[in-house]
Amino acid sequence: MANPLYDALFGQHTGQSTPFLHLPDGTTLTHADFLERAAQLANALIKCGLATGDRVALQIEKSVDALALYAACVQRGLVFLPLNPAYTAAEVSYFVSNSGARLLICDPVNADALRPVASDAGARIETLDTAARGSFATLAKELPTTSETVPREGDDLAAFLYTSGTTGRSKGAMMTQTNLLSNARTLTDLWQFTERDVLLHALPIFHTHGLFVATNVMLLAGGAMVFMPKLDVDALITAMPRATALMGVPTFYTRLLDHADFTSELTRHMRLFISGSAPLLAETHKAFEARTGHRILERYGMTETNMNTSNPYDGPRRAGTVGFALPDVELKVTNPDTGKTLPQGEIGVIEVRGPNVFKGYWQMPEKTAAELRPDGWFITGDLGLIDDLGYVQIVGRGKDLIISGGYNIYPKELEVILDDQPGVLESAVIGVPHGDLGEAPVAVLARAKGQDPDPEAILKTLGTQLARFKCPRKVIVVDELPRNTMGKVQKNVLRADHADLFKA
Ligand code: MLC
Ligand code: AMP
Repeated sequence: MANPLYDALFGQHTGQSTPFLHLPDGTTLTHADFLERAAQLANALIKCGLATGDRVALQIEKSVDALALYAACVQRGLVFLPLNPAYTAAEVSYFVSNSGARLLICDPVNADALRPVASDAGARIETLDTAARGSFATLAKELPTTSETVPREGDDLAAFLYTSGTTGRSKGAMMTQTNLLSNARTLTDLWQFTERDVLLHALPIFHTHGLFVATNVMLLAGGAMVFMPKLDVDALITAMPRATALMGVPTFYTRLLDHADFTSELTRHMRLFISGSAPLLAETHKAFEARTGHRILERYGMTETNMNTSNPYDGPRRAGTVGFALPDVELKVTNPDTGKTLPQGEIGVIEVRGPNVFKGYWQMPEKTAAELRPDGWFITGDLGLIDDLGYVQIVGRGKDLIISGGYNIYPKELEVILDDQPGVLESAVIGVPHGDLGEAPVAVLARAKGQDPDPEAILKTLGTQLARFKCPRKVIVVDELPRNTMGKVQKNVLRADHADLFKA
């Protein structure tokens, strides 16, 4: 029996000495090298006592081994659960215990903080760093470089990605083999990736964009990636001559445009620039075209669905739109109250259906039922319309969500902590336009009668509990929060009041 995801992404390259990863030290790892390392790590996973279907949580910096562990999990039928290295021990604790992970692999520097986390959750802990050192690397060292490929079916789980909720705790989005493979196939065809492509890969690999869009597409196509630890615009510019394509969040493009060495000459040979995960301003799209002659291809997706829409490869890529539904994805805009489909041009909630749509939230049937209709339509929570040319435009979010540099920040997660701080009566966290990050979180605190909250101390407390990228870039203390006649806090008023906060 087959393992469709492994066979298509990895198995097809077994023994091939074609280039796969161009690394920062100037070396190149072939597909065969990569698969041998992945198999060795797969054998180490089995040595840890893991069985088919077990979850493996991974919190390490971007590295070859981090990616090889993804391949290893797929090969052995384990569920891959990558975590942002920026998460605090408190955040990791939730993910490990909620997922029931049997193994947590972390960086050696975090081992002391995470040992109690793993122990409380009943998980084994192993360490691994970017230079392939740590207890897990030791375990893998002498193991064979081939491993058994465990048979899987399309509906079997391949990965969990946690996505925060507007209320309550994060939810584990269950991705099946079919979810990942169908989307990778569709995107590879649509964007015409082949073995001749070299992708500049500077995104993190613990989210849909860097892992399932960028990596899966390149694996399927058989191309190579310039594998960079993180976004460094100088390094991106240096590597561009050897590349054919770039995928990034809008901040990649604004930072490139801010760089004097980013010229039309540098990009002349490039085949494709793709943007997603957050709105690309029409002005960025236009400035990019004016500078380089390339029209950025914007697409739209989310954790629960992978990619839903894309501007055309051949055909007009329209600024301010996310293009058309992918060939195997259905999309409609509905009335949020009635669920009825709205006529073209009217704004409503975007719903999608297709093989890309996830299986549900791990052990949260009510939350799954609230967003995934029995007939397969997923309610995205994004507000949009289909314009007169059939392009989808995203005009806002029905969900209270801030997207900062492509990372999601759920205000509620901050507000519950802020509300408990000394001198704070209540709080509202809003997203404010930010030139570099698109939006940045700002906390507005209403002081308790006669008291003066201390923003510095409050930010310090937040930093011990939440990843730093979620922490407000500014804290504003006010006497009271604006409310409507129903008593609801008017975040739109706060957003308007503070819209210019980060304007120069
Ligand atoms: C880093 N920081 C951020 C941040 N990234 N703050 C707010 N928003 C962000 N996105 C903070 C750090 O905590 C740190 O704070 C300081 O900024 C410097 O950190 P850095 O690592 O040097 O940051 P930088 O290199 O500038 O990173 C910015 C970035 C990066 C935009 C390049 O965030 C990034 O690669 N984002 C991509 C996210 C992504 O892949 N999203 C896809 C989700 S999938 P301090 O206080 O310590 O100094 C998805 C579905 C879909 O949405 O459709 O694709
Ligand atoms: P995540 O939960 O991290 O997967 O974030 C998904 C969300 O990012 C979507 O629901 C959208 O709100 C947003 N998003 C992704 N791509 C785009 C885009 N091209 N334009 C606007 N918003 C986007």
